Amino acid sequence: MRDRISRRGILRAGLVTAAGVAGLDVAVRIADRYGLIPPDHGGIYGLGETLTYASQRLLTSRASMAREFTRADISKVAPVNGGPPKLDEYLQLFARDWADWRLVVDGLVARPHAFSLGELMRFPSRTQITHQACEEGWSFIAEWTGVPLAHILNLVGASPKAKFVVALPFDRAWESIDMADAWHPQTLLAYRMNGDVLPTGHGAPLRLRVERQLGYKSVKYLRRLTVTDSILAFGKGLGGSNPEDGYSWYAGI
Ligand SMILES: Nc1nc2c(c(=O)[nH]1)N[C@H]1C(S)=C(S)[C@@H](COP(=O)(O)O)O[C@H]1N2
Ligand SMILES: [Mo]
Repeated sequence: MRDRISRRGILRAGLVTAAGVAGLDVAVRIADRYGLIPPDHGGIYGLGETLTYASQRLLTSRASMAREFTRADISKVAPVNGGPPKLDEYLQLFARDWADWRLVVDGLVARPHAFSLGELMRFPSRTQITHQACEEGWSFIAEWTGVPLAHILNLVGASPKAKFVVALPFDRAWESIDMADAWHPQTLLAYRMNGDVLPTGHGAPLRLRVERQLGYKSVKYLRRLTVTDSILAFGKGLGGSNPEDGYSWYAGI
C-alpha cells in the first residue's frame, strides 16, 4: 500500500513537472508509459484529453465515491435523453416483458455468458441515490438499483489484461469505460429506478450507471458488454459514439 502511494506521488510529481518544465510531450510520454492515454487522444483537443484523464486517474483514488443523496433529494422530474430504440427486435423483446432478452458478456473473459434479466436480479444488488448530469446542462437526482458490474466481471472471469469494458446498446449510443470505473463499487447494471422497474425511456431493461462521469457514459438499453484490451476495433476507435460526435471519452465530474 505504501509502495503504491509513494509510486502515485512520484508519478504525479513527474507528470506535473514534465507538463510544466520539460514540455507537454514528456508528460504525454509518462502518461503513455502508465497506460493513461484515453482512446480519443488524437484530435484537436487530444493533448488536453490525455492530461485531464491521466492527472485525474493519478490524483484521485480509484475508489473515490460519487456523492450519494437521500430519498428526500430525489428529483420530481427526470428528463429522458435518447428515447427507446425503434428497432423491431427491441420492441418485440419489450412486448414479451424481456423474457427472451439476454445481456451477452464476452471478450477477454474466461467464461462468456448471456444473462437473463431474472438471473441478474437474483445477484446481490446495490441501491444508490445519485446526481446525473447531462453534457447539455441539465441534471436530476434519482435512485438506482442494480447488480455491481464488478460482480459480473468476477463471475465471467475478466482477464487481468482487460483495459476497457465496451457497452453496446440497441441504439447507436455505445460507450466504453476503463477498468477503474468498471470495477468501481458504484458502477451498476441497473434494472430499477426510484423503486420501480426501470422505465423504458430510462433504459429498460438494463442500463449502466457510471456515477463519476457525465450522463452519456451511463449507456441505456444494453444488449452486450465486451471486455477488451484495445478499443481500436470498435467504431472509429475513439471509445464511443459520443467521442465520435466530438465529446470527451473521459467525462469525469
Ligand atoms: N443507449 C443510450 N444510452 C444513453 C443515451 C442514449 O441516447 N442511448 N443517452 C445518454 C445521455 S446523453 C444521457 S444524459 C443519459 C440520459 O439518461 P436518462 O434518459 O435516464 O435521463 O443517458 C445516456 N445513455
Ligand atoms: Mo447527456
